[in-house]
Amino acid sequence: MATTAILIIGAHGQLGSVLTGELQKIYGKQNIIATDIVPKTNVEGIFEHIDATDGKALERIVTKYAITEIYHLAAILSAKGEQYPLRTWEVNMNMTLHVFDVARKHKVDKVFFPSSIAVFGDHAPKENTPQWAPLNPTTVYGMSKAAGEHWAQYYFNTYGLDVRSLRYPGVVGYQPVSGGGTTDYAVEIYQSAVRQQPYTCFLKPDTKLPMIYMDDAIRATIELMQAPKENIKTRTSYNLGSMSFCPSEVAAAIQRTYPNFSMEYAPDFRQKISEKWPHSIDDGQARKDWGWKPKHDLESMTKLILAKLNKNMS
Ligand code: AKB
Repeated sequence: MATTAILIIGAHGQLGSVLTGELQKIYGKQNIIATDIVPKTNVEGIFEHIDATDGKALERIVTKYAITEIYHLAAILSAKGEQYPLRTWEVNMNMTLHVFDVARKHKVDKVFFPSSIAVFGDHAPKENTPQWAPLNPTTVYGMSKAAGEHWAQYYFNTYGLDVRSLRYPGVVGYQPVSGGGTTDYAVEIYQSAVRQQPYTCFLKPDTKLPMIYMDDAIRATIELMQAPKENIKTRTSYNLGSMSFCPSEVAAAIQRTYPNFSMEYAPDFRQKISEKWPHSIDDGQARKDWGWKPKHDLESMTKLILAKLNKNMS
């Protein structure tokens, strides 16, 4: 059987750090090549320090390790991207196109490209946003994801490159966020709660957004990548649904464990971004094609995150 050699780009990010560990468990540490623009911190196993906007550096790694699969997780996110719009477009698009083209050139078997609910905007229904709702992104991050989805489909149709993609909702876990996302409040709030500190939320109390627990997001990614090729019918990106909540609901869920937890609201520019995004997602296509089914809701996620953060603190 041919050896699997997996390249992870963005291994220090919120998703990348967890995915690296999970893929190491499945395929063995010797078969996972973790990379990031931030030099090695505590990644166990093989690590290469690269800037994925440098196509030549990327190609060197793909050749050096005879890479068979790439998970391209690096990107500048929605909120940070609005502070540096042109740079965000350049960085996000450069990386994505380098990844697709190096993968094509070196006949990489499979590529994972993360998209986002940020691809949707004004003309998509807010409730149960359908798989094929129009894409009218309002952030540069969303624009780069929508363009990336179309490039993914182009590389599949034109070159047969097996690119697979998910439109992630906000990913929530106990792991810290590296910053720059509009959904980051849902991670920071738990960290404040276990430190017994009040939290000031940058979104309004009733801002409902689609979210997913980290374990479900990682499982979805691996299940999509392991699904038989003929089951993958959507070559732009799959809607991925799980739960939806607003800041006041997550505060109430935390208060069931920490009755004294308090939250204030100081909405900033991120409010405007969030108001263009779906409230909930129709992921029927992912369920039908490769059997997607989330396991967690707000209550179960809250219990798990608070328990884990508490344990880490003590
Ligand atoms: C962000 O908030 O920018 C990301 C996303 C929803 O893609 N978490």
